[in-house]
Amino acid sequence: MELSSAEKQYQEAKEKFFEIGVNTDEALNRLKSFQLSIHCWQGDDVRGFENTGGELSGSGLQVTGNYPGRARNAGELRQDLEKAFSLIPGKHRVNLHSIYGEFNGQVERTEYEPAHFRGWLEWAKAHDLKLDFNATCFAHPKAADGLTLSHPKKEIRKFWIEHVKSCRKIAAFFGRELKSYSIHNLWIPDGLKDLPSDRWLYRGLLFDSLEEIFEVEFSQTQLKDSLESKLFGIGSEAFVVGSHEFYLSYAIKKGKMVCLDLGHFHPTESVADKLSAILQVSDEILLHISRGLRWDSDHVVILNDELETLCEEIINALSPEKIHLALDYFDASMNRIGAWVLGARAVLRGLLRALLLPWKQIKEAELEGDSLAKLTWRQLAKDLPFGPVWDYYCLSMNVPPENLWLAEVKDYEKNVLSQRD
Ligand code: RNT
Ligand code: ZN
Repeated sequence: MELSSAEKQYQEAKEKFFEIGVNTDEALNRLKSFQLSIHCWQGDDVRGFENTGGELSGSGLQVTGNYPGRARNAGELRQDLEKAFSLIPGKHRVNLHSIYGEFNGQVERTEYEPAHFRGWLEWAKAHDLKLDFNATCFAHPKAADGLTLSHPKKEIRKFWIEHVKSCRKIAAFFGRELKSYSIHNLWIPDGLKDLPSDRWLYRGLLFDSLEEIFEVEFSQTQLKDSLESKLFGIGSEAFVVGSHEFYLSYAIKKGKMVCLDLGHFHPTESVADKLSAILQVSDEILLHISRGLRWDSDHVVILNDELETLCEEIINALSPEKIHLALDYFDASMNRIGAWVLGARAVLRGLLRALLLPWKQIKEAELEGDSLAKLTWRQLAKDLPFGPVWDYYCLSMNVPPENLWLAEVKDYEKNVLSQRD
């Protein structure tokens, strides 16, 4: 589609929205301000580049599928990310796990250092991208029994404490070098498969480990810490040490932020509902935008009701910039670049939809106690031409409109990915 014909359709759509008091130009301007942190680990099924044969099993994470063409090294992963970014409108961030360093041989996780991430840093600089970071407390023999920072054995805890400390240093290095904070998110698999006999023990140990980790302070302009809870995982069905209450209280007391993963709560619990609750007290929140499906928390994100509601809460926040948006899912059963693009575009589409709702009428109706009008305005808005607004945005940001990106992913699969096996 040409920009000129898209522009014409956009003008028509703009008038339709204008009739109900919605300014599409303003909405698109606001949409530009949202940044997503794109998770590197969808590109290779959470394998990383340690080459130690470390298994995901025992970590509570499971990746299923065997789609051809996964990235096998940092060069391929960066090339794939570049392709994905060329299909996602806007300027975004990259979220790295520590196992994606370029190690040149085997390096113990306690020995990870900024030098192993020079390649990523230079690439980020060249593409004007910011980097976020994650310690990797899984897929390692010392995490094989599903316990790390809360392990009853001191030497195991020590190992993981040292690993996380080294990762926070790397994140701060990114923050300094790229002149933008880097968020270091900590998720650990710790938990028990069956009836815990001493919850106090593990939570006490995790608390002590965190205290040791956070002894080292960094400026918030370089590093922001977040802590990610989970309700249960595979192999930790009965008990998760780092539960929501654990991290929320810890974060509030210590001035850290919590990371809310959409797949880490009870299926009927709404993460959207939590934002306005937590942000009354906490300064910032990290979101792992994912899609839970029955027991699995990591399906590729699509624009469903849950995401729509989340986006509404984000755009209505008093300070939306305090809500950091990251993607988190891994699906090895489809084209991995497509999985990134589909999820990232779903979030941006969700934000745009939310920005285009007739909030004035909806909110007034609510304050007047007119429930019928409140619901009707929402329904009516569904008939307005969203597609032309979105496509115009994509084209004006130099990425393909909605009906064309899939073909580009298929081309890339044919020309690049299929050569990898
Ligand atoms: C696991 C957490 C965590 C991971 C990544 C790979 O349940 O969601 O965020 O997905 O660290
Ligand atoms: Zn997550």
